[in-house]
Amino acid sequence: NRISVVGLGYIGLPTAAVIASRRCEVIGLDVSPKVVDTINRGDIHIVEPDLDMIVHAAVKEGYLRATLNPEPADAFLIAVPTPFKAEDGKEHVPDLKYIESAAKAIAPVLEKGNLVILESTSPVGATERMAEWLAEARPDLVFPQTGGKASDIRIAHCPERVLPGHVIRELVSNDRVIGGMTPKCSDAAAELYSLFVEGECVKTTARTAEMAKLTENSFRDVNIAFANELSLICDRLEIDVWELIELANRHPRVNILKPGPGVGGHCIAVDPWFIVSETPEQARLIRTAREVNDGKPQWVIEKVKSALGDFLVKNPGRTASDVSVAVFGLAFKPDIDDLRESPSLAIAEQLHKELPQPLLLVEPNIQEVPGSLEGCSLVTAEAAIDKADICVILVSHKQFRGLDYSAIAPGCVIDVVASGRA
Ligand code: SAJ
Repeated sequence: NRISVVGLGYIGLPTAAVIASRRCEVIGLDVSPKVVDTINRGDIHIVEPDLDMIVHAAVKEGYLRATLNPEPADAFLIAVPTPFKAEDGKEHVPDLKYIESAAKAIAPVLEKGNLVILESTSPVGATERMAEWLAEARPDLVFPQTGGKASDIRIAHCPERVLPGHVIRELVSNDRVIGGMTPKCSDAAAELYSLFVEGECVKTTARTAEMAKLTENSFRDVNIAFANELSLICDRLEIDVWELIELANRHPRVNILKPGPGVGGHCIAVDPWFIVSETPEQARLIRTAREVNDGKPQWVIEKVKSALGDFLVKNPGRTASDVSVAVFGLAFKPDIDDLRESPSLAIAEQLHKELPQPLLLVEPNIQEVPGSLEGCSLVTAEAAIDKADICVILVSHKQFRGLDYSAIAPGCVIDVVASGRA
């Protein structure tokens, strides 16, 4: 069994490494020479616990190698990004260009009997679209969409569902949705996943599998939006939202998530739009949830500015240019170092633009000040509390529990995530 994993990013590389650790020959295909060289040295270019060891061992033992050039294989697993783009006056249209180029890259090396699996989170219909791109490039082969005839190539959508930070464990233990274009395609894909998945492989159609993945992340987005909306309501009504949620969650059928600075990461803030852009009339709740979550960073910025205003009123000798603001947490969620698509980073960037005094940054998971916050300084939590007039806590990193803010004036600690309670 020779398996080609196309796209060696946050999903492709761990998947390639886990399959290789089952002693299968895995060829990783990527467009970046730097990524290919790094992996072939046995190193990794992304941060994920335990991944380095597994890649290192797989490369050393000869089960995993990376390349820039497509090679024949029994199965192709496509794990490339699916961002959105603006088009025809619509802001959030799914962009399938990476799937298209992956399909066009592997088409020339496809052989009768091959299996092609799309793992990238995709709008409904993307797997069929991918199958068309493949068929256009290879008129000599029969694809599943060609009704009636037994197909030469099997095609399925099997969305990844792993949680960043727990990828290796979840890749193996999570159940998998296997969406074949035909039942035979599902059977072939399920057989491949049985190589390394210990969870159940549940078969369905490609379209249902696409929608299932979008539904999972939209469900979470809508639930986080509910918590975020409650935080705005409680702020208006002068009620502690954290106490409120704790009380409501004592009901046996209520389980409210946590409010925060907004929703970050590469999935939950993106995937719901794939539903909204296809069915805008029906997906009203899903769209509103996105808007509520996307609005939260601005709300936090207004809170900081109003605390700053109050501080200046109470301290007539001070001016805005000598008030020091400390931001606790830049990552997109607790206890990771990933700043991409982080609402906390966006808040810090906006504050940095608007406030005269450079920010004090507390982010125990990074070593360097991000380029967009040049001029700000990275300090310890204790140093920040010592120097700052206003503290804004945006992520409940474990290091932030139990910090003593008693040196900060009343009303000048804006704890968006109730870091003390976490
Ligand atoms: N967040 C809150 N309040 C909460 C929970 C999360 O504000 O109560 C925020 C986080 O701080 C973060 C964002 O939501 O900014 C997303 O974090 P997350 O931990 O909910 O999810 P991700 O983006 O790391 O991973 C999600 C997972 N999907 C679900 O849990 C339904 C993961 O299983 C998916 O594989 C992944 O998206 C993906 O790749 O699609």
